Amino acid sequence: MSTFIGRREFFSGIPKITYEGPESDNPLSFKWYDPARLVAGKSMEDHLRFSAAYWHSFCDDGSDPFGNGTFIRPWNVTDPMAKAENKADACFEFASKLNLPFYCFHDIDAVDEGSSVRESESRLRAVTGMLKERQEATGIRLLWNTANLFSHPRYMHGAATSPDFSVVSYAASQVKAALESNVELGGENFVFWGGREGYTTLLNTDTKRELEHFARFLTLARDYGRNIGFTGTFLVEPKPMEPTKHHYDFDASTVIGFLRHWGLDGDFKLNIEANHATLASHSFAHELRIASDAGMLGSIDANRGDPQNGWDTDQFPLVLYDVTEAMLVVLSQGGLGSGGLNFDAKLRRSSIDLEDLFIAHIGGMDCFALALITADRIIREGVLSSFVKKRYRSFDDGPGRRFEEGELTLEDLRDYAVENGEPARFSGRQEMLENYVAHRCTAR
Ligand code: XLS
Ligand code: NI
Ligand code: NI
Repeated sequence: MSTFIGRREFFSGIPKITYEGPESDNPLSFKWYDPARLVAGKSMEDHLRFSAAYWHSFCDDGSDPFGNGTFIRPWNVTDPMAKAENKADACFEFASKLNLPFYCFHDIDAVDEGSSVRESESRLRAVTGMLKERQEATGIRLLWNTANLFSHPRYMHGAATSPDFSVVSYAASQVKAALESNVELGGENFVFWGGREGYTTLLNTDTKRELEHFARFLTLARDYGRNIGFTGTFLVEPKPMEPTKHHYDFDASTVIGFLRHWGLDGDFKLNIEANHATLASHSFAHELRIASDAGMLGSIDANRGDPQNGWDTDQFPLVLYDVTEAMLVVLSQGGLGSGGLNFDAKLRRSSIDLEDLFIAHIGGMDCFALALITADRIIREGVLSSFVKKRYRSFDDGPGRRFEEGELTLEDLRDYAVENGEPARFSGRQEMLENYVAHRCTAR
């Protein structure tokens, strides 16, 4: 991939980032991410499918609920179309310098919303053309796009689950336009993150009706997408709360049950975000495992929460042990297919230099690359898999197997218990297994 410079160069002081290996002290180099390196028969680039997130890297101004923006970004100009073109140039220069093969965006990240449905539609069409030109010039592809159905005040009571039909239809107009943009750009997935799909109090909410509307809305989107030629995967991104008190897409199990109930599981998979998992009191690996077990792990929003803070801090991933556990799930299911690793992560508001954006991504990419190498070694050594296999061996033959095959009744189980007496006890060996994984995270 050659370095792309658009109409304007925004990161002129920063060269293309290359692999220099673990001994390098250069903060602007990869220590582990070596795109062409083969791991388990596939290049790192094809395993990891890294993606830049437009909203954090090119739209965020560093503001928080207590303070104004701190970032001054050279692409921010007043005219909305000029700003959109600047951001497109910034995104593609950034991704090509970092060797990120994908990007993701919300409709209103790419270009400010217009003052009517028609104006928003025509702006998105125009910016889609700009993005397409840049995709063709660089080979960088669209991992997914989505409609932002949570920022505008009209969505304060919900979008697809708003109690007001005029809001539901406004949301539909955004999804329709975003799907058209996706098809034009050859997007591999389309995401729904229901930031306002939930409630702040049960006292004013008809939860049953809202969930029915939610399913109807996703079904209409699915049907329209398929009709206009979207062949990729629809993804729902679970999150338990924030901004609402309760999100309907609480966690992987909840979303899987919902999609199956409404017959959407053939077209939809899950986009699992590390920090959303921890907000739901799960580990990142737990959410991945539950989605993978259901055959519905589609893609990943790579980030990290703060263990002391309860909110979605969206920090860049750096904790090797946790990311290795995550990559164990990904490798065990044979990869992410059309999904990827999208850096839904942001700089701290005091990290105001453009260089900080590069350094943050380098850290996350190196962490996932090293986790991939580590997880591959763990899988090849087979210590965990043979331990787990052995742990369930009582189901491999005899009555345990007949139980699994549905041949035994509850009375049969009772008779077995009588005959067998008190079960022998055995150790789960958790510390031994944890030590083994920790050791693999340090041993090269
Ligand atoms: C917010 C979500 C959001 C989605 C896309 O917490 O992570 O960024 O990924 O709407
Ligand atoms: Ni996300
Ligand atoms: Ni998030």
